[in-house]
Amino acid sequence: MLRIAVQKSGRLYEDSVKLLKECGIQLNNGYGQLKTKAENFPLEVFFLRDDDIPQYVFDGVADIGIVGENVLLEKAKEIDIIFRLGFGKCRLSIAVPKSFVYEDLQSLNHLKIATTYPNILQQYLNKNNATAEIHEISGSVEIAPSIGLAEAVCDLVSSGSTLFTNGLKEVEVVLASEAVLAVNKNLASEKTDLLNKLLLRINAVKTAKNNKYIMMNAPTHQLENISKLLPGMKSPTVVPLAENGWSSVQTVVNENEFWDVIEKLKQYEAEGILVLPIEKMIV
Ligand code: PRT
Ligand code: ZN
Repeated sequence: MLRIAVQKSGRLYEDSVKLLKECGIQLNNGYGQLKTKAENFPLEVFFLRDDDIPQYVFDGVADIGIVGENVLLEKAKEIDIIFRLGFGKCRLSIAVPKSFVYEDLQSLNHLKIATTYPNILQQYLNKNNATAEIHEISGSVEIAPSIGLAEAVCDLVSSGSTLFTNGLKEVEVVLASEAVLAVNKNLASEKTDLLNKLLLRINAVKTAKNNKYIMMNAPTHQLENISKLLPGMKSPTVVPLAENGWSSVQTVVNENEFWDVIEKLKQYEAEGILVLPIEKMIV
């Protein structure tokens, strides 16, 4: 049995549970439940506060965990990141009041930065030979400058609206973070086998999300151009149409290249282009 720790409630809860479900793992978890066993995979799920997950994985109480990289680095536990999951994206940034004249980190020398991330921030200051003073607090970081607790803050940012509404401007990105799958360093071999099975599924789900299946009709004299443009997983599937001189072409395109590819396909006289989502993709 593999044991996974996920956030009990909060920003990572839904995406974590959704990922397991997309991997075909059935959980019948009621909200607020502390642990559950999957019905169709040897997996036990522990629901915990995100701050506790690195310790549980380090101690081996859980074998793996889904947690923000920011939390993992702050707790500085000796555990490995095995997969970057692509959700829970945010950045840990330094921000100052809008009126503060900021040039670089040295502008904060001998001033106070309020944060709940003292370790990551200290490393960043050391790396940049900056001498700002860290003032550790446990929450509501964004109000620290307005109540005179500190001249600057270091906090997580996603849309930036919290900083904006508190009259702050972002001046340094200390860390770009996302949810990661973290793993205990001493997994028994039967657990490693289960983890590899889970990773195969996570990979299939994530790869599928980054790709689209496209189908189109194209004049046969353009097939060579189109095949060069669309390598697909091996090469595109080409099927002749009933109408002479035309073929149906089907392939997989990466999301990042998608619009460039579509523009070029139009230049190569492709018509009736259909785009379909892929549920799982095993390469
Ligand atoms: O109860 P528990 O301890 O488990 O949860 P928590 O309250 O400590 O964490 P939670 O659920 O808020 O966040 C869990 C993880 O989500 C974090 O560790 C990050 O990895 C990730 N994440 C992604 C964020 C954000 N985006 C985020 N925007 N975590 C927090 N925020 C907060 C930020 O602290 C600030 O208060 O949102 C505010 C800023 O948001 P914007 O959109 O206004 O910029
Ligand atoms: Zn927390």
